[in-house]
Parts: sequence; C-alpha cells; structure tokens
Amino acid sequence: MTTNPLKINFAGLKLKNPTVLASGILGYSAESLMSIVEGGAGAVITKSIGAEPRAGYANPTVVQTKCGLVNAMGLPNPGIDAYVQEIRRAKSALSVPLIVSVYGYSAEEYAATARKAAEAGADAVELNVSCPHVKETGSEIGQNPAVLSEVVRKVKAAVHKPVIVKLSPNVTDIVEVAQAAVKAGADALTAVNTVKAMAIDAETALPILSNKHGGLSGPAIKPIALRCVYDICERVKAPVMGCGGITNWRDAVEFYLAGASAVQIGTAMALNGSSIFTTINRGVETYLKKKKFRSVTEIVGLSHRS
Ligand code: RRO
Repeated sequence: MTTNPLKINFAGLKLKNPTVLASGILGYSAESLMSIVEGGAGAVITKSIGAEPRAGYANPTVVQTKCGLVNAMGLPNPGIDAYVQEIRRAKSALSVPLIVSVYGYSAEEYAATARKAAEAGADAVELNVSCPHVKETGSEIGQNPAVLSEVVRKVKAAVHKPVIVKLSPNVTDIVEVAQAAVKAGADALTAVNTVKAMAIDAETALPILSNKHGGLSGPAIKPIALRCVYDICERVKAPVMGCGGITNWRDAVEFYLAGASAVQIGTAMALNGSSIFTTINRGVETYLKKKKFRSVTEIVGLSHRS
C-alpha cells in the first residue's frame, strides 16, 4: 500500500494534506466551505465569529493593489448564537477538519464563543487576536502578551479541542507574543494575519477604504510572513501554520522549510479559485518525489540546520 506523502497530524488534527483555507475568505456557509474542500483543501477555517452580530464597515471594504489586497471588512458576522446552526451543517457535510475562527472583546467573551463553537462541532478553534483595524479586539489583544495569555488561558479552560492562536505581524517582537501564547496553553500558532496598510485615490485625494486603514494580504507580505514563521520556529516548540501570500507550490515549500507544518491560503484562493489547493499540493508532491523525501514532514523546518 502506498502512503500519502502529504498527510500530517497538526496539533491532533488529522489532515490529508497541509493546505488550509485561511479565515475570512468564503468562510461563512457550509456550501462555500464544501466547495473549498472539493478544491483540495486539507482543512477549512471560518470567518471570525464573535459573541454578537456585527455589520462590518461600509463599502469600500476591499482594494486590489498590484501586490495584493487591502481589506477592512470590519469583522462582519452573524454572531455565534446564529452561527452554531451553520457549524453543525458544515460539520456533518465536510470530510476534513472544521476550524472556527473566534474573536472577542474580553477573555470571557473569547472563551464563551469558543465553547459554543466547539459544542456545535468545531474540530478546533483559531483565536483571532490579530485583526489590524477593529478597535478593542484583534491586534489590541495580540500585541499585549499579558492580555493574550489571559485570553488563551480562559479559552483553554472552556474548550477541550485544539486552540490555535493567529498572530499579528504588526508587533515589535512576534517571538515574544508566540512564546506567551504557548506558555498560556496554545496548542498551535498561525503566522500571520494581514499587515496594517492603506490605499489613497489620486483622483479624489481621499483614502479608498471607508475605514481608511486596512490589512494587506497577498504576495507582498510573503517574505514578512516567512520571516515570522522562521523566527517563531527557531524559538518556540509548537506547530505553526504559515499564512501570508502563499500562491504556488514553491511558496508552500518555503514555508514548510521555514518550519510551518501546514499553510493557509486566502488571497490566492480569492483571486484564482478553489482548485489552487490541489494545484499547490500536486506541486509539493512532485518536489518531494524529485528530492527523494517520503513525506512532507521530512522538510518541515529543514532550513534551520545551517
Ligand atoms: O474582518 C476584517 O476586516 C479582517 C479581519 Br477579522 C482580520 O483578522 N484580518 C483582516 O485583514 N481583516
């Protein structure tokens, strides 16, 4: 029997391959998540869900630039009480792990929302402590190791599923934040959320996004994300999902070599469609074969040997 060279165990989640839908892209309905799985994803992450419904910001909420997207959606979501039904539907329809992204305005809110998500069937939760542009949540929590530790501790006490913490690149020392999250009990980390950015229209002479500031994703941030993953993996013993500008198999391989055992794909999926998961996985498989590796796990962190 031939074994699948792409299968991995990520913090207890069994993935048939290490490509994962990043939070925020097509991540609301069971149907859209199913279409991502058909495209070859090994796991999916929902849009971030909070305790209460939120409308999000007024349009424009996304700007396409030459090197990626700048978004300020503003956490639009139906609230966890309305969303549990969708989690149940997605869980029964999906053949891959379902990870629910959770945000809150306090440790208690993160914990209560995460508990409801887990009870509804989430296989893991990803804590969004890194949204760059919504006040009093997101990176205001993830930039402060003491506040972040409190959030992680409360969520771990409330949820008996893997807890993944999604980190912000908009910090002075991401390793310090990663260490705080893991010390507080995080099972795994995602590195990274979007890079704080903006866009201005030369014709109107005004910022384009209604929120003025937003988060940059896509190819421009890949070297930043790669550096974050590498630095974290040098110092922190926890599984890491790489996220930021991964567009093709070579990008994915670079993240595995930096120490990520899985990669999240968001912007490239939005721009190229869900078959990108299969395309990237096939390319990685060919690379492994050519280089005579039996499993993707053999290349995780390999660039740290020098
Ligand atoms: O909804 C958003 O505007 C958003 C979120 Br929650 C996030 O974590 N990162 C981002 O770039 N946008």
